[in-house]
Amino acid sequence: MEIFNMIKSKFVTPFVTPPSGPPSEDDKPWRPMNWSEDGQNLLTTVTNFQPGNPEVNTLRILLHGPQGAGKSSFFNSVNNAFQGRISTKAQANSSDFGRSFTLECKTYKVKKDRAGSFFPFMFTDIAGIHNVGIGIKTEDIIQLLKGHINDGHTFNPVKQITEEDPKYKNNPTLKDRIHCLVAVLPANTVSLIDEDNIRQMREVRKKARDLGIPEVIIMTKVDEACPLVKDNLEKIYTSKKIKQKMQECSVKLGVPVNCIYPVKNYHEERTTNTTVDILILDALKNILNFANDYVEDQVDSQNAI
Ligand SMILES: Nc1nc2c(ncn2[C@@H]2O[C@H](COP(=O)(O)OP(=O)(O)OP(=O)(O)O)[C@@H](O)[C@H]2O)c(=O)[nH]1
Ligand SMILES: [Mg+2]
Repeated sequence: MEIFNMIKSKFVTPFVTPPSGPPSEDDKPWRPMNWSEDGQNLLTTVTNFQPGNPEVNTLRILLHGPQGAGKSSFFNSVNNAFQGRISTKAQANSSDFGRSFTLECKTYKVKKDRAGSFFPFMFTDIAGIHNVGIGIKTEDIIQLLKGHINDGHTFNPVKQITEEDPKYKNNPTLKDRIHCLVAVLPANTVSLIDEDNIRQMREVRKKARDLGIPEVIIMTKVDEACPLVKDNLEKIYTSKKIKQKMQECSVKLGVPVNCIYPVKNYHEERTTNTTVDILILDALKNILNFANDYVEDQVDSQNAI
């Protein structure tokens, strides 16, 4: 027995814990954020925001992206951040599977006070982009960008809108157009998004760029993409995983990383949370500034003619 143990200790290497991989967190945040102070400042900034041009008193933001990416939940999260409570104005899907839950072209506003006034921006939430042939047509999204589609239009996956449609607007003006295009991509499954979906999103982006409309990416589900962030959302800007997912989104759509806002949407919470609110409001603040710049540029170029 003794001999057996001697041989065993000589030839069987003891179990050694493998060296841990590269650190999952950077030492310094790669995007500055003052978590303790920014919440109130941000809320004041976005609450007091006013479009710079009286011709367009409400900025229009279009949310597009794959089915189940979190478009409706993003609008709900904006609404929650302002109301200080959980609401479900835009119906979010309870599962990531099946047909897109949002079929109609719906427009949502955020209530400012009990007297019935609204903040000067609105979100248009459309059906999730599907595989070609099943979902909303690229040409329909382009018509929306140009302001040709009225609220409440139900998209037909096999037939694009025509001028005869009652929801078709013939002579849209600057106030009817989309002023900022927001692509919503989920951080946890961005690598798995169908190539056809990405192609369609790139096509829409290209059209938006030709029209001068700015585009940003809202990268949702950061909690599902990085355990560090799931545990503590304040680690979002030190997480290497999140940085890597943002780079992946940037490459997929050709949007620079500084126009990508990673967020965690409210999805199962019962109360609001300052860190969630800060990320949502910071993204909204930037979207509003981009939309406002677009309107001012358009008015300047109209005046220059
Ligand atoms: N963990 C987590 N889940 C989220 C997040 N955002 C959305 N979800 C969940 O993802 C699912 C889909 O969200 P929706 O907001 O309905 O997605 P959508 O893009 O509007 O989907 P369609 O309208 O079907 O195209 C829901 O179950 C949400 O609760 C997030 O940031 N984190
Ligand atoms: Mg939806």
